[in-house]
Order: sequence, then C-alpha cells, then structure tokens
Amino acid sequence: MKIQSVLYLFLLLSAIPSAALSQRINSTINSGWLFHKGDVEINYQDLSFDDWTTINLPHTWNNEDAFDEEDGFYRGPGWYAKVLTIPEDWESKQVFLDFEGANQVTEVYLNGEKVGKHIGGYTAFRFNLSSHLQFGQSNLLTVRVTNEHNEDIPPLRMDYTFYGGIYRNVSLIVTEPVHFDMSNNASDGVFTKLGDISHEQAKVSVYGKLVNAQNQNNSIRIETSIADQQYNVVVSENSEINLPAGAETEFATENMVIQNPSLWSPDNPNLYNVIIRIYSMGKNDKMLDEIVLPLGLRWFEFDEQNRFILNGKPLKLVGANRHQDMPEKGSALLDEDHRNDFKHIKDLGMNFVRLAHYPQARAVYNMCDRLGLLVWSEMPGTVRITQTDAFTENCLNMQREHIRQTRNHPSIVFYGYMNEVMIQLFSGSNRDMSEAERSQIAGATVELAEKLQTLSKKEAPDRKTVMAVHYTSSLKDGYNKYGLTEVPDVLGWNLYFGWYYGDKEDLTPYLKEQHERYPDRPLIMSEYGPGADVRNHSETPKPWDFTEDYQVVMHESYLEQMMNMPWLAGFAAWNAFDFGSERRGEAIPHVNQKGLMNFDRTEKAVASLYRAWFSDEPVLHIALRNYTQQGGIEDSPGVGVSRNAVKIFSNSDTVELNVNGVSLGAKSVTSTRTVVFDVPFKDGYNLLEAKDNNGVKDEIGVVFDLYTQPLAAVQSKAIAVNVGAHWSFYNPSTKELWMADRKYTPGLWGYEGGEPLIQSGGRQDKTGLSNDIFGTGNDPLFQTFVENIESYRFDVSQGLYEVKVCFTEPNRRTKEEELIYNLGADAETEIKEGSRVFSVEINGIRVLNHLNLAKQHGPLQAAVYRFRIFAKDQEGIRVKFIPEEGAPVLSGIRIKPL
Ligand code: GCB
Repeated sequence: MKIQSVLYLFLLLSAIPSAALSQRINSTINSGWLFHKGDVEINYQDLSFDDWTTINLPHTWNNEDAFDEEDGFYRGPGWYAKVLTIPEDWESKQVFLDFEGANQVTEVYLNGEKVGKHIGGYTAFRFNLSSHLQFGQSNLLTVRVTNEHNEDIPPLRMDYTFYGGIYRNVSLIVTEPVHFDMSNNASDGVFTKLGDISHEQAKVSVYGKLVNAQNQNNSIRIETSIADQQYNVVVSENSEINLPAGAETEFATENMVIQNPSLWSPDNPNLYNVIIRIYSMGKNDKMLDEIVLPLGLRWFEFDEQNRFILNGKPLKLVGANRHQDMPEKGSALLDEDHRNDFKHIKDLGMNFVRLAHYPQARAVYNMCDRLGLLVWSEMPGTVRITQTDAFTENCLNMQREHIRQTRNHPSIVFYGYMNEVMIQLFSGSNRDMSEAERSQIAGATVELAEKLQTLSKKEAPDRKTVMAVHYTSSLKDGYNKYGLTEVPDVLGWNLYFGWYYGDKEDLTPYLKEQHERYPDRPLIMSEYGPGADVRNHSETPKPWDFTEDYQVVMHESYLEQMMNMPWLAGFAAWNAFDFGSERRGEAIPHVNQKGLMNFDRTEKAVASLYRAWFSDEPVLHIALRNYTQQGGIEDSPGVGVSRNAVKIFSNSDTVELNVNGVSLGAKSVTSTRTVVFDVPFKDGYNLLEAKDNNGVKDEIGVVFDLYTQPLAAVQSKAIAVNVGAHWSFYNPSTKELWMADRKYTPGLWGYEGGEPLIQSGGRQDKTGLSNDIFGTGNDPLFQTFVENIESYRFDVSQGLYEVKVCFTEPNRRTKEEELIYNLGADAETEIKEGSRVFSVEINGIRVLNHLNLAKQHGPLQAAVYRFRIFAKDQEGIRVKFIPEEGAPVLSGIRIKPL
C-alpha cells in the first residue's frame, strides 16, 4: 500500500476529536492498523505497505498457530503501523500514547524517530508524543513488538500460551499543559488512600502529582470530591497550589471524612467516586484536568484463627483463577469479553478471583470493583528465576507498574509474586542436582522474593502479599526448607491430590499438617482441580480420564474438605475457564481443560455444583446437560432398561425425580449439595423431571440407545466403542456416541486378548496417551487403545454391515521439551519403541495386509478404515488382528447395519 492510500485509510479510520479542549480527551485508536509478521525495513522516504494486512486491535498473531498440529507457535517480532493525523490546535496540548498491554517487548517510533521501549507483556505503558508530533499533519506511528523468548523477562516456561502482539487497547490521551501526572508507570497519577474505616465513619486521602509543562508559573485550584454511586457529592475540598514553570508538584488532600459510609463488600459492592479536578485561577476559572477514581470503603485482615475478615466479619474466599484467552481470539479479547467472564464467575456464587498468572486488562479490575469480587492480582510467574541483574530489574519494574496501575481498585486485596518458582529445581535433569547448587539457586530465589516483598509493601502497604507454592513428591518440603514460604504475608497452595499425585482425600491431612506446623500463616488454596472434557463420560470415573464425572467427584470432595477447614482463608479453583497452553496434548490438544467452563465459555457440569454451594438463588440442576445422548446394555436379559447414576445439584433439602412420568421418590440432598438417583433408562427418549421441596424444577431429555441381551435378532442400531477406555466419547459433530469398552461376552460385543494401555509410574495411572493425535479433532477416541488385541467381536444377527476401525501408532520419539507442569510425571511409562506390523481379517476375509501404522500413517496419526461385510447367520462379526511384528493395537471400532 502506498502512502496515498495510507492517508486515505487515516481519513476513514482515525477520527480523532479536534474540538477546543477544556479537559483531557481519552480516545481508543484501535481501528485501522496495518500489521506485518516478522521484521521489516521501513523506508520513510518511500513508504510502501504492500505485504502488510489491515487489522484492528486488540490483535495477536498466535490465535491460530498456538492450536494447530505443528509444534510450537511463532515467537518473534511483528510490526504495526498507523497514521495519526494530529489537529493543529494540539500543539498547545500534551499528547500521550497509552498501551494497555503488548506482549512482550515493544518499541514505538513516530515518523521514524524512536519514542520509547517497554519490557513486559502484561502491564500498561505510555509515552509522551508531544515533542515528536507534526501538528496539523499526518504522522506515521510504527510499533515493533516481539514475543521472542527472553531469559531476562518473566514469564518463563509457564503452562499457558504467550500470545504475541498488541493484544489490548491503545489510546491517545490529550491533556492541557497543566495536568495530572501521566508518566507515573501508566498509572492514574493520582491515588486514593483509605484511612480508618468503620461502619460509622471513613477517612480517605487523595494524593498525586501535577505537571506544569508550560514555561510559566501557574496557580491552580484543586477540587477533590467524593460522590456516591449516583454522583451526588458527599464531601468536597478545595485547595490552591502554585505550580512552578516546567515542574512537577506533589499535592494531597488528607483525611476527607464520610459519615455512615455504605461499605464495599461482595454482597454490596457499593462504589463511591473520587472526582479530582483542577482549575486555572483568574478571570475565567477554566477546568484544566479531571480524574475520576473508584472508591470502595472496606477494611480487611486475618484474625488469630487465620480467617479472612472483611469489614469485621469472617468471609471464606470462594473463587476461581482466570486466564485471558478464548478460541479464535487468543489473548486479543474485547473489554466485553473480559466483563462477561467476571459476570460468569460471580454468577456461580463466587466472591474471589485469582488473576493467574499476570496483571490483566483494566476492564477486569473495573468489573471486579463493580461486581464485588475480591482480587488476588499477581505479576507474571516463572518456573525458575534467572540470576541476572536484568531479570531482577524486570521483575521489580513489572511489580511496580502492576501495583501502581491497579492499586486504586478496592477489589484488590492481595498482590502476588512468584508461582511455583521452585518447580524447575526439582524436575527433569535437575532432579539430580547437587544440594550445594540447589541451595544456591533457592537462596537467590529467596533473595528476589524478599526484594519483591519489600517493593510490594512499599507500593501497597494496605494490601497483603501472597505467593503460590506447590507440592510434588520430588519437591518434598522444599519451599519451607529454603525459607521461601516465610517471605509473603499469605501463602497460596496449589494442590492437585487426586490428579497429579495421591488421592483426593490426601488434601486434608497435608494441609492440616502445614497449618499445624505454621499456625500463624494465613493459607489459601490457590489452585486445585482436574482436567475435563464434556465429550467424555464414565460410570466409573478415574483421574486422567478427562470425564466430566471425575471433575465433579474431585471438586465435590475438595469443596467439602476445604469448607471444613476453618483455618483455611479461602480457595480458588483451577481454573474458571479452559485456556490455551500450546504444549499440552490432552483430550483437546493445546488446551488446559481444568476449567469449570469450556474454552468457549459454555458450562461443564461442575459449574452448577459451585452454584449449588454458593449461589443465593435456588439451584436445581440435573448434571446431564452435556450428556443427553447415551447408550448401554440392558441390566439383565429382558428388563428393557439400563440403570445409570444421575447426579443432581441442589441447595434445597429434598429432591424428587420423575423419569418418564414415574416418580423415583424424594431424596435428601447430601452435605455436598448433591443427590444421586439410579435412573432406569429405556430405549429412545427419556424425560427426567426434578423438583425440590421449594417447588423449583429442572428437566432434561436424554436419548438412550439401549442394546438388549443378547443383541436383537434384527440389529438396527450402530454399535460404536471407544476401545481401551472406561469412558464413552461423544462426537458432537456426527452426533455419535462411542461407548466405553468391555471384554467380550457371548451375545454382546467386546475385545478378546490384550489389555487397554494404562500408563503408570510416578504419576497417577493414566489410560491411554497424553498426546495430540494428528488428523483428527476426536483425540480421546484415538488416545486410548487395546494393545496386543486378538479380536473384536459383535454377536450381531445376519445382515450387511459397515465396519469402521480406528487406529493410531502410539510410539513417538519423546518430545524435546516435555511439559513441565505435568507435576506427577516423574517417571512416565515408556511406550515400547519399534515398528508394529499386523494384518486384519473380518470373518475370515483379509481386509488389511501387513498394516504398518508408523510407516503408512506416521506416529500419532489418526488412521481410519471402513469395510463392508455381510455377516451370515450365527456368524456375527469377528475382526481379527494377526500380529507379524510387535503388538497390534485398536483405538475404536464401529459397526453399522447398512
Ligand atoms: C499449576 C500451575 C498452573 C498450571 C496448573 C496445571 O500448578 O500453577 O499454571 O496450569 O498447575 O494445570 O497443571
């Protein structure tokens, strides 16, 4: 694109208001940017944007490649360009360019001249453009952003995708020459400070800096008002101040008093507004600048039992963690996306969020203030520290920026630094590290923690600091041993008993022991929870099967345990939403599926378990929303039903369930807010109607494919099996249910010979693989298999059938960089190397000859074959796997009458 068209673009896209100003303009300039992936030479004499594309902010270049089947995602530079036509009358103003966030190193140029550079992907930054601008003319803004790996910049190797780009809003802020400080770490430049707060009275001070960019002295009046939610002024004070030419001058309005304040809390998130205005003095008393800050009057502390106390009353913190990405958008979310997420979290009845693992968008903090969500906000974490001055400096700068940019938000109660920072000290090749080396690194980590602690307390003395640590069998008690846990005010535990290690019931003894050893330490469960895929369901859920059912079981157990620990201040589930983690290869590759909600924000069953526990609204929820197509074998010959457990979440006393118009009676709701009914499903449509003792109702229809014992004389239904898995897999795009596998019994179906692959070792037993299976989105179907299988049999009646077989070659070379966050993966079972050759026969007909999956399809590749077969009377269908080299494998099988 040539410069002329760039100018034209400007006319279309950059309508910057140019009316005479009496106060600041704050305008996003998100629309109409040009983008170039990779480095580029810009010739300012002869501009050409031929291979650039037009985009709008927010923007990331990794929204697609972080989810594709190729390893890794682009980590390098990208360039952005935009023409700004600046009105002539702005020459007498101050013009600032404000970035809410760009990941992770940003250099800004105006008309080819460097304006500034910012390091860090999760905090805002701002540059004063005034001395670089050509007024009344077009100016070319170019920005180089890179998300290249840099050992000196946190985060380092975390379990989430480091999307690159200008992924948050960019704005121009135009002020008078006399204005509130704009160069204090992209903060408001003015801060509120809460004094004594009680139900009777609140004291608030406001302080900040004023800048006089003129070369003449100025006298101004400062008006500081506190107004209620409707902007009625409650208290106001005026003062006068002289501003020397070209200087910055501090100001403060101390101890403004509000009588009988309406306090801020999750139940009553009442916000006052602090309005600070400055006026010129003289004949025309003109307003020069204005800032409006949120004000929530509240106080908090921990009592001697380590309970969290808000406004004098104990409050158990109940919440979830939150990452900032979504399908297709990556991290480039709109403010509306952010807001919706927090409404959703609040709707579950929660009062607390942990913004893991980095400072989030401004809209997030605003929303938490408004909704009444208490916030733990933290700086980017790393799996280890880098022992360089640059790394230390970057950490300290990030935390300073983070706190200054957010500390006016009443919702924030905790400032965090460091998440599982010792993880790499005890993993991979470091397991064999000498003790001397390990204590040196641990010592340096403690030293950095102390620096961050001092800085955080200096920047926000009225907040508590917090750090999240973790447990693995190899780490043992490392964080305590090296003294790291002594540094923050509050300790967060990320504990995954029942997932990465141990049993879910191990949680209480472990945490209780910690509490008893360190009785003065306030504790929060900062992470817990298993992965779950709403396509997977099981009657016998287990860790690592990614069923919705195991997720419910584990959260049920954790909730009950944590609610019975009076000394535990609170907890935050990992995670509110599924999120992108490029290196993961689970049921949905590249996605960490521990969300209570899916990546697309639809709900998993467990979300309503939280509602039943914590919502003030009546909750009655049949937990089958994602499992309305089921299948199974009748319980015994001729009974015509298959009984399956159905869970209902409720916050009432009793629940009655009707199935197909027949009552199964009323049952008492348990202490985990659940009721379980043994539901007799008949073939076809089943209507389940639940009613609680308050008359609240819920209903759901389930279509059930019932298979008789023995199979019917005329087989009209397909039979599809998720071979090697104890769970069923539902493919929503074909509306097909691949049922849990079984061993062959006469009259029905199942495998003969061989065993489902179960990986055991240092971690929990895991059925099947944890790998991305290429060429399919139905990974759970291909990830499990029966190894050494001899045959698969269906005792179906005579007829014409299609037989579909699904394979994958499980051997793969170990990836160079295994995901470090598989905490229990101390010793992964090795899947035997070597080639695998076998033939397949159906009813004696050889349909696949010398199948070599590795050679013909490649490892971890989905391979599917379909065959037509006529099954003669009494013969059924028998698919035989004839080994030639190595062990035959089968991942899925379906027979379908034609
Ligand atoms: C953790 C980490 C978090 C991971 C999580 C997991 O302990 O703090 O970043 O995403 O575990 O899912 O493994």
